[in-house]
Amino acid sequence: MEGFVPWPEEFEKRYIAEGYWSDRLLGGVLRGDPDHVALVAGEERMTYADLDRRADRTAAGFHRLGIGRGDRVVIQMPNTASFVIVFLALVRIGAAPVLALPAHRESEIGYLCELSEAKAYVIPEKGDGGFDYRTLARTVQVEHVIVDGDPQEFTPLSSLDADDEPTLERPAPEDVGVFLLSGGTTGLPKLIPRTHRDYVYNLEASAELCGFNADTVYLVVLPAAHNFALACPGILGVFATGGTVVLSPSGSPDEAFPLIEREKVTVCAAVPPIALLWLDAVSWSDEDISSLRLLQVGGAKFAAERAAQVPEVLNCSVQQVFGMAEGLLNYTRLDDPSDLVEQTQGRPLSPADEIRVVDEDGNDVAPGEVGELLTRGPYTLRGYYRAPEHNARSFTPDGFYRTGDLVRQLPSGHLIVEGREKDQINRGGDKISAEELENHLLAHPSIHDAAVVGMPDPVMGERTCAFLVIRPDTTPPTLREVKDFLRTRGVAAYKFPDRLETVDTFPRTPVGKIAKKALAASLS
Ligand code: J2J
Repeated sequence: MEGFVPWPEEFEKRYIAEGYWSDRLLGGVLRGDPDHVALVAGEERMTYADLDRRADRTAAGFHRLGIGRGDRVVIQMPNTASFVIVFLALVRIGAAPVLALPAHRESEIGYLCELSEAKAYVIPEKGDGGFDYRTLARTVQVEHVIVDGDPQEFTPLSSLDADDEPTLERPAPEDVGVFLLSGGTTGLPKLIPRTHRDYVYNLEASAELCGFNADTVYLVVLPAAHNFALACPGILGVFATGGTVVLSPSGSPDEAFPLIEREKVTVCAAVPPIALLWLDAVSWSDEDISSLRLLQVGGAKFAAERAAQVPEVLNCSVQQVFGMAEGLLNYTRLDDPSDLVEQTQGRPLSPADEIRVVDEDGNDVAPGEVGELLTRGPYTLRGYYRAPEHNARSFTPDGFYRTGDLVRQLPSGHLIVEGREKDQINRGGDKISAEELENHLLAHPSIHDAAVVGMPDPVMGERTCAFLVIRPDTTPPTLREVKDFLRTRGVAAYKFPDRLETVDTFPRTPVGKIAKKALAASLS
């Protein structure tokens, strides 16, 4: 596929020879007993046989529309059975889903459709707060808009799931199976191509590490489109090991706890703000959540003191996960001593993951010192999709991905995340590219210059503060006005600043860059 950077041949040979890569495809992950419940969504319960059939029929429906191997389809769906069916249908015919988040709006979706040259865009009719996705779809240039619900002028998803036809087209293991979204550090979002074989390895190795089996009942509270909930081990890891996936619309205890009680959920993946809510909610909720065995926490740093509370308060094990959609996953192990589980963000999943911790000149730091984490391995990308200039900066010449995370490694191999070098805000696990937000702010008529930084927050980890230099003879916009402005530009709401500060000029570094550290320090 043009725009995809493959692994060099020597690595390909090695990963196959050493058994990391197989010929198994993403479309073949449904490996449970045909009569076992695979998916629970609201009142709907589907066995492995049901889900397999629905996925096949929907695959045939996409194929009838002329969508097939090598095509891209942007999907923007909440945590519904339709997400799972559409995902499986597309990977079966070798059309790669581009996984947008439900919060994305015209700005992000328009760009994703354009960059991926998507043949179709799949949406629900309505979303949170009654948001009408069909309105968004009218702004997008794609051949087919497919709607789960009332389609208006578009194609109903139900019309795809019509006949039993064999799916003729199948992808190859080395094909791109799915595109994940990068958290982003630049003006425009980046797409992460994940091949069938690297993502299958990702989800199978994760499921093994986490001890998933047919008795696993996994609750999805993060967006299903997020790498963590999808494949670490996530929905796909459950399917590959024959367990049951339960979809929750959100991580709110009001929605999640009754599902845990009703379905006897055993495992869940959460970001720290959700884990904190749960720790708190136990004292006032009536639900019986004693079936829970394991809470995975990742996406942002989970404080050691909080991790230590999980077994006491929720009466289950905790696992820290330091992952990235680009690939590398670090997990604390289920049998790690409690100090490592509480104080570290885990160690790499695979024996074939290569890790370097380097200083500003790219030299390895002394063992135990803090530096930037570089990595390559059998499930870490070698380049973003169609982004040669950015790739030249994001990868070393020998193919290590520069994570932008500052870490220190213990003799056991476990990593502790100490900070970040990349220009990104991590707002409770939601990633915001400072440059992307600054570019939107600069389009405002009163804003002369903008610099976005993270500010510490006890629940979210960080919130977003935008420092603004206002144009002479204009009135500084209020936070409310800035949010309305960003909304009209079609920016996802999680990227909106939480606070504005106006300044006359920005402090500068010796090389003339905005001194963001000084700006952030001025907030405390
Ligand atoms: C500190 N920072 C963390 C952690 C991610 C599992 C879990 C998370 C993600 C994810 C994921 C962190 N402590 N425990 O895809 O499969 C920050 C780092 C990292 C970035 C990646 C998964 N866990 N982070 O969060 O692509 O800065 O993936 O580089 O959204 O989140 O973000 P993302």
